[in-house]
Amino acid sequence: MKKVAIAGATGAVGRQMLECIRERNLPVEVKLLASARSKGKVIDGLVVEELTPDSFQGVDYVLGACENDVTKRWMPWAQEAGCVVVDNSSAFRLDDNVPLVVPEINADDIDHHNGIIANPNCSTIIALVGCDALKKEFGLKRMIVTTMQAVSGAGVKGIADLENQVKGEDVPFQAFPYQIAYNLIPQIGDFDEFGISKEEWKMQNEGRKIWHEPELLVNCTCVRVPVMRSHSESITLECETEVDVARAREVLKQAAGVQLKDDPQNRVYPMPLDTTDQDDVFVGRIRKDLTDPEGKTLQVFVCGDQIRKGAATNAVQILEKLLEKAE
Ligand code: 2RA
Repeated sequence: MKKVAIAGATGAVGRQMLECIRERNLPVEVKLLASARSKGKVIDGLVVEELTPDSFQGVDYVLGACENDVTKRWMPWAQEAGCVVVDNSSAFRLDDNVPLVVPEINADDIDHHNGIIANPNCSTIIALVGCDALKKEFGLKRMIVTTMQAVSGAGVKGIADLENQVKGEDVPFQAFPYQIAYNLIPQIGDFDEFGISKEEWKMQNEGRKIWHEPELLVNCTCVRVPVMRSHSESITLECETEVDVARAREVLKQAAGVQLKDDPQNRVYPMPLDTTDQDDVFVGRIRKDLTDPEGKTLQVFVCGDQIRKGAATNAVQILEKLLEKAE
Protein backbone atom coordinates (compact mmCIF):
# COMPACT_ATOMS: atom_id res chain seq x y z
CA MET A 1 0.00 0.00 0.00
CA LYS A 2 1.37 3.44 -0.91
CA LYS A 3 2.27 5.77 1.96
CA VAL A 4 1.15 9.43 1.94
CA ALA A 5 2.40 12.08 4.35
CA ILE A 6 0.41 15.26 4.99
CA ALA A 7 2.87 18.01 5.89
CA GLY A 8 1.06 20.70 7.88
CA ALA A 9 -1.61 18.23 8.98
CA THR A 10 -3.10 20.33 11.79
CA GLY A 11 -4.10 23.38 9.74
CA ALA A 12 -7.49 23.83 8.03
CA VAL A 13 -6.19 22.60 4.64
CA GLY A 14 -4.20 19.70 6.10
CA ARG A 15 -7.19 18.46 8.06
CA GLN A 16 -9.36 18.77 4.96
CA MET A 17 -6.82 16.76 2.94
CA LEU A 18 -7.16 13.86 5.39
CA GLU A 19 -10.95 14.13 5.25
CA CYS A 20 -10.86 14.05 1.43
CA ILE A 21 -8.59 10.98 1.43
CA ARG A 22 -11.01 9.21 3.76
CA GLU A 23 -14.09 10.29 1.76
CA ARG A 24 -12.57 8.96 -1.45
CA ASN A 25 -11.40 5.73 0.15
CA LEU A 26 -7.94 6.12 -1.32
CA PRO A 27 -5.93 2.89 -0.79
CA VAL A 28 -3.12 4.62 1.06
CA GLU A 29 -1.52 4.64 4.50
CA VAL A 30 -1.47 8.19 5.90
CA LYS A 31 1.21 9.82 8.07
CA LEU A 32 0.47 13.19 9.72
CA LEU A 33 3.35 15.64 10.07
CA ALA A 34 3.40 19.02 11.79
CA SER A 35 5.55 21.24 14.00
CA ALA A 36 6.93 20.06 17.35
CA ARG A 37 4.16 21.87 19.24
CA SER A 38 1.54 19.67 17.54
CA LYS A 39 3.40 16.39 18.14
CA GLY A 40 1.13 13.81 19.76
CA LYS A 41 -2.17 15.40 18.75
CA VAL A 42 -4.68 12.87 17.41
CA ILE A 43 -6.66 13.61 14.23
CA ASP A 44 -9.19 11.04 13.01
CA GLY A 45 -7.38 8.30 14.94
CA LEU A 46 -3.92 9.20 13.64
CA VAL A 47 -1.16 10.57 15.89
CA VAL A 48 0.61 13.68 14.60
CA GLU A 49 4.40 13.27 14.30
CA GLU A 50 6.96 16.06 14.34
CA LEU A 51 8.19 16.98 10.86
CA THR A 52 11.94 16.29 10.80
CA PRO A 53 14.53 15.54 8.07
CA ASP A 54 13.87 11.80 8.49
CA SER A 55 10.06 12.08 8.35
CA PHE A 56 9.83 11.18 4.67
CA GLN A 57 11.74 7.89 4.73
CA GLY A 58 9.45 5.18 3.31
CA VAL A 59 6.92 7.76 2.11
CA ASP A 60 5.73 7.68 -1.53
CA TYR A 61 3.71 10.90 -1.77
CA VAL A 62 3.55 14.13 0.23
CA LEU A 63 0.61 16.54 0.35
CA GLY A 64 2.05 19.88 1.38
CA ALA A 65 -0.22 22.17 3.42
CA CYS A 66 2.37 24.58 4.82
CA GLU A 67 3.31 28.21 4.25
CA ASN A 68 6.07 28.95 1.74
CA ASP A 69 8.95 29.30 4.20
CA VAL A 70 8.17 26.04 5.99
CA THR A 71 7.66 24.23 2.68
CA LYS A 72 11.01 25.39 1.31
CA ARG A 73 12.66 24.01 4.46
CA TRP A 74 11.28 20.46 4.22
CA MET A 75 11.02 20.09 0.42
CA PRO A 76 14.70 18.98 0.04
CA TRP A 77 14.14 16.31 2.72
CA ALA A 78 11.12 14.95 0.80
CA GLN A 79 13.00 14.99 -2.48
CA GLU A 80 16.01 13.29 -0.89
CA ALA A 81 13.66 10.52 0.21
CA GLY A 82 12.34 10.15 -3.37
CA CYS A 83 8.81 11.37 -2.60
CA VAL A 84 6.46 12.96 -5.16
CA VAL A 85 5.10 16.15 -3.60
CA VAL A 86 1.75 17.86 -4.30
CA ASP A 87 2.37 21.28 -2.79
CA ASN A 88 -0.37 23.76 -1.85
CA SER A 89 2.04 26.62 -1.08
CA SER A 90 2.84 29.24 -3.73
CA ALA A 91 6.60 28.53 -3.43
CA PHE A 92 7.01 26.57 -6.68
CA ARG A 93 3.85 27.34 -8.67
CA LEU A 94 5.58 29.36 -11.40
CA ASP A 95 8.74 27.26 -11.68
CA ASP A 96 9.12 26.10 -15.30
CA ASN A 97 9.79 22.50 -14.25
CA VAL A 98 6.83 22.30 -11.86
CA PRO A 99 3.38 21.53 -13.31
CA LEU A 100 0.56 23.70 -11.91
CA VAL A 101 -2.56 21.54 -12.10
CA VAL A 102 -6.33 21.66 -11.88
CA PRO A 103 -7.27 18.07 -12.79
CA GLU A 104 -10.47 19.06 -14.60
CA ILE A 105 -8.43 21.35 -16.87
CA ASN A 106 -4.82 20.18 -17.37
CA ALA A 107 -4.40 16.74 -15.76
CA ASP A 108 -2.01 15.71 -18.53
CA ASP A 109 0.55 18.18 -17.16
CA ILE A 110 1.01 15.82 -14.21
CA ASP A 111 3.03 13.54 -16.50
CA HIS A 112 5.75 16.17 -16.77
CA HIS A 113 6.51 16.50 -13.06
CA ASN A 114 10.04 16.24 -11.70
CA GLY A 115 9.02 15.36 -8.17
CA ILE A 116 6.88 18.42 -7.41
CA ILE A 117 3.36 19.24 -8.62
CA ALA A 118 1.96 22.60 -7.50
CA ASN A 119 -1.61 23.24 -6.40
CA PRO A 120 -2.85 26.62 -7.69
CA ASN A 121 -4.13 29.41 -5.47
CA CYS A 122 -7.69 28.91 -4.25
CA SER A 123 -9.22 31.90 -6.06
CA THR A 124 -7.47 30.84 -9.29
CA ILE A 125 -8.86 27.28 -9.05
CA ILE A 126 -12.40 28.51 -8.41
CA ALA A 127 -12.33 31.02 -11.29
CA LEU A 128 -10.82 28.61 -13.82
CA VAL A 129 -13.05 25.64 -12.96
CA GLY A 130 -16.07 27.92 -13.29
CA CYS A 131 -14.95 29.41 -16.61
CA ASP A 132 -13.06 26.60 -18.41
CA ALA A 133 -16.09 25.32 -20.34
CA LEU A 134 -16.96 28.88 -21.38
CA LYS A 135 -13.39 29.48 -22.55
CA LYS A 136 -13.54 26.29 -24.64
CA GLU A 137 -16.90 27.30 -26.16
CA PHE A 138 -16.38 31.01 -26.87
CA GLY A 139 -12.60 31.48 -26.72
CA LEU A 140 -11.15 33.89 -24.17
CA LYS A 141 -9.11 37.06 -24.67
CA ARG A 142 -9.42 38.78 -21.32
CA MET A 143 -10.77 37.96 -17.88
CA ILE A 144 -11.65 40.64 -15.34
CA VAL A 145 -12.24 39.29 -11.85
CA THR A 146 -13.33 40.75 -8.55
CA THR A 147 -12.97 38.24 -5.75
CA MET A 148 -14.81 38.22 -2.43
CA GLN A 149 -12.59 35.99 -0.32
CA ALA A 150 -13.66 34.31 2.93
CA VAL A 151 -11.76 34.93 6.14
CA SER A 152 -10.79 31.25 6.40
CA GLY A 153 -8.52 31.85 3.41
CA ALA A 154 -6.27 33.40 6.05
CA GLY A 155 -6.50 30.25 8.17
CA VAL A 156 -7.54 29.89 11.78
CA LYS A 157 -6.39 33.46 12.56
CA GLY A 158 -8.78 34.84 9.95
CA ILE A 159 -11.65 32.84 11.39
CA ALA A 160 -10.75 34.03 14.90
CA ASP A 161 -10.78 37.69 13.83
CA LEU A 162 -14.29 37.48 12.41
CA GLU A 163 -15.67 35.43 15.32
CA ASN A 164 -14.09 37.69 17.94
CA GLN A 165 -15.29 40.88 16.27
CA VAL A 166 -18.85 39.62 15.77
CA LYS A 167 -18.92 38.71 19.48
CA GLY A 168 -17.61 42.18 20.32
CA GLU A 169 -14.43 40.84 21.92
CA ASP A 170 -11.92 43.66 22.43
CA VAL A 171 -8.85 41.64 21.37
CA PRO A 172 -6.01 42.40 18.92
CA PHE A 173 -6.53 41.57 15.24
CA GLN A 174 -4.64 38.36 14.31
CA ALA A 175 -4.96 38.15 10.51
CA PHE A 176 -6.16 41.41 9.01
CA PRO A 177 -4.99 45.05 9.24
CA TYR A 178 -8.51 46.34 9.94
CA GLN A 179 -11.77 45.12 11.42
CA ILE A 180 -13.31 42.59 9.01
CA ALA A 181 -16.71 42.23 10.70
CA TYR A 182 -19.28 44.44 8.90
CA ASN A 183 -16.43 45.62 6.65
CA LEU A 184 -14.57 44.82 3.41
CA ILE A 185 -10.77 44.97 3.04
CA PRO A 186 -9.57 45.46 -0.58
CA GLN A 187 -6.14 43.99 0.12
CA ILE A 188 -4.89 40.39 0.16
CA GLY A 189 -1.09 40.32 0.16
CA ASP A 190 1.40 43.15 -0.30
CA PHE A 191 1.05 45.71 -3.10
CA ASP A 192 3.74 46.28 -5.76
CA GLU A 193 4.69 49.55 -7.45
CA PHE A 194 1.65 49.26 -9.73
CA GLY A 195 -0.73 49.02 -6.78
CA ILE A 196 -1.43 45.36 -7.57
CA SER A 197 -1.45 42.84 -4.73
CA LYS A 198 0.37 39.48 -4.66
CA GLU A 199 -3.00 37.70 -4.59
CA GLU A 200 -4.14 39.60 -7.70
CA TRP A 201 -1.04 38.68 -9.67
CA LYS A 202 -1.65 34.99 -8.89
CA MET A 203 -4.90 34.97 -10.91
CA GLN A 204 -3.10 36.22 -14.06
CA ASN A 205 0.17 34.33 -13.74
CA GLU A 206 -1.35 31.02 -12.68
CA GLY A 207 -4.27 31.28 -15.14
CA ARG A 208 -1.86 31.68 -18.06
CA LYS A 209 0.17 28.62 -16.94
CA ILE A 210 -2.78 26.28 -16.26
CA TRP A 211 -4.58 27.17 -19.48
CA HIS A 212 -1.30 27.23 -21.49
CA GLU A 213 -2.30 30.75 -22.63
CA PRO A 214 0.78 32.96 -22.22
CA GLU A 215 -1.01 35.91 -23.84
CA LEU A 216 -4.17 35.70 -21.73
CA LEU A 217 -5.06 39.05 -20.19
CA VAL A 218 -6.31 38.98 -16.61
CA ASN A 219 -7.12 41.92 -14.36
CA CYS A 220 -8.09 41.08 -10.80
CA THR A 221 -9.21 42.86 -7.65
CA CYS A 222 -9.05 40.72 -4.51
CA VAL A 223 -11.22 41.68 -1.55
CA ARG A 224 -11.48 40.11 1.91
CA VAL A 225 -15.11 39.83 3.02
CA PRO A 226 -16.79 38.86 6.32
CA VAL A 227 -17.77 35.38 5.09
CA MET A 228 -16.49 32.37 7.05
CA ARG A 229 -15.83 29.94 4.19
CA SER A 230 -16.07 29.85 0.35
CA HIS A 231 -14.74 32.42 -2.06
CA SER A 232 -17.08 34.26 -4.44
CA GLU A 233 -15.95 35.88 -7.69
CA SER A 234 -17.62 38.25 -10.16
CA ILE A 235 -16.04 37.54 -13.55
CA THR A 236 -16.21 39.34 -16.90
CA LEU A 237 -15.12 37.21 -19.87
CA GLU A 238 -14.11 39.05 -23.03
CA CYS A 239 -14.40 36.24 -25.57
CA GLU A 240 -13.17 35.59 -29.11
CA THR A 241 -16.67 34.92 -30.49
CA GLU A 242 -20.21 36.14 -29.83
CA VAL A 243 -21.54 34.66 -26.60
CA ASP A 244 -24.94 33.09 -26.06
CA VAL A 245 -26.41 32.67 -22.56
CA ALA A 246 -28.44 29.55 -23.37
CA ARG A 247 -25.37 27.88 -24.89
CA ALA A 248 -23.29 28.96 -21.90
CA ARG A 249 -25.76 27.23 -19.59
CA GLU A 250 -25.67 24.09 -21.73
CA VAL A 251 -21.88 23.75 -21.64
CA LEU A 252 -21.73 24.50 -17.92
CA LYS A 253 -24.27 21.74 -17.22
CA GLN A 254 -21.75 19.28 -18.74
CA ALA A 255 -18.64 20.85 -17.16
CA ALA A 256 -16.55 18.76 -14.73
CA GLY A 257 -16.57 20.04 -11.16
CA VAL A 258 -19.31 22.60 -11.89
CA GLN A 259 -22.93 22.99 -10.79
CA LEU A 260 -25.07 25.42 -12.79
CA LYS A 261 -27.08 27.61 -10.39
CA ASP A 262 -28.71 30.09 -12.76
CA ASP A 263 -32.40 30.94 -12.47
CA PRO A 264 -32.30 34.56 -11.29
CA GLN A 265 -36.06 35.08 -11.70
CA ASN A 266 -36.49 32.46 -8.99
CA ARG A 267 -33.59 33.75 -6.93
CA VAL A 268 -31.35 30.81 -7.86
CA TYR A 269 -27.69 31.82 -8.00
CA PRO A 270 -24.38 30.84 -6.36
CA MET A 271 -23.91 31.79 -2.71
CA PRO A 272 -20.96 30.95 -0.40
CA LEU A 273 -23.13 29.31 2.24
CA ASP A 274 -24.33 26.83 -0.42
CA THR A 275 -20.85 25.94 -1.69
CA THR A 276 -19.33 25.52 1.76
CA ASP A 277 -18.07 22.01 2.60
CA GLN A 278 -18.69 20.50 -0.84
CA ASP A 279 -16.36 20.14 -3.83
CA ASP A 280 -18.14 21.71 -6.80
CA VAL A 281 -17.86 25.27 -8.10
CA PHE A 282 -21.28 26.88 -8.55
CA VAL A 283 -21.80 29.17 -11.58
CA GLY A 284 -24.71 31.56 -12.15
CA ARG A 285 -25.85 35.14 -12.86
CA ILE A 286 -24.88 34.36 -16.46
CA ARG A 287 -25.62 37.31 -18.72
CA LYS A 288 -24.36 39.13 -21.76
CA ASP A 289 -22.56 42.39 -21.06
CA LEU A 290 -24.93 44.68 -22.99
CA THR A 291 -22.31 47.43 -23.10
CA ASP A 292 -20.27 45.35 -25.59
CA PRO A 293 -21.69 46.18 -29.08
CA GLU A 294 -20.05 43.03 -30.51
CA GLY A 295 -21.84 40.78 -28.02
CA LYS A 296 -18.62 38.93 -27.14
CA THR A 297 -18.58 39.66 -23.39
CA LEU A 298 -20.14 37.37 -20.78
CA GLN A 299 -20.62 38.12 -17.08
CA VAL A 300 -20.80 35.29 -14.53
CA PHE A 301 -20.72 34.84 -10.75
CA VAL A 302 -18.97 31.83 -9.22
CA CYS A 303 -18.61 30.45 -5.70
CA GLY A 304 -16.44 27.63 -4.39
CA ASP A 305 -15.22 26.23 -1.09
CA GLN A 306 -11.64 27.46 -0.97
CA ILE A 307 -10.54 24.94 1.62
CA ARG A 308 -11.97 22.04 -0.37
CA LYS A 309 -11.82 22.58 -4.14
CA GLY A 310 -9.65 25.68 -3.69
CA ALA A 311 -6.97 23.66 -1.90
CA ALA A 312 -7.39 20.21 -0.30
CA THR A 313 -9.75 18.51 -2.77
CA ASN A 314 -7.73 19.72 -5.76
CA ALA A 315 -4.52 18.37 -4.20
CA VAL A 316 -6.13 15.01 -3.38
CA GLN A 317 -7.53 14.78 -6.91
CA ILE A 318 -3.96 15.21 -8.19
CA LEU A 319 -2.87 12.45 -5.79
CA GLU A 320 -5.65 10.23 -7.18
CA LYS A 321 -4.27 10.73 -10.69
CA LEU A 322 -0.75 9.89 -9.48
CA LEU A 323 -2.01 6.69 -7.85
CA GLU A 324 -3.87 5.70 -11.03
CA LYS A 325 -0.70 6.21 -13.07
CA ALA A 326 1.34 4.14 -10.57
CA GLU A 327 -0.98 1.12 -10.88
C1 2RA B 1 -6.44 33.76 0.90
N1 2RA B 1 -5.96 32.77 -1.28
O1 2RA B 1 -7.66 33.66 0.62
C2 2RA B 1 -5.38 33.21 -0.03
C3 2RA B 1 -4.64 32.09 0.61
N2 2RA B 1 -5.48 30.99 0.87
O2 2RA B 1 -6.02 34.32 1.94
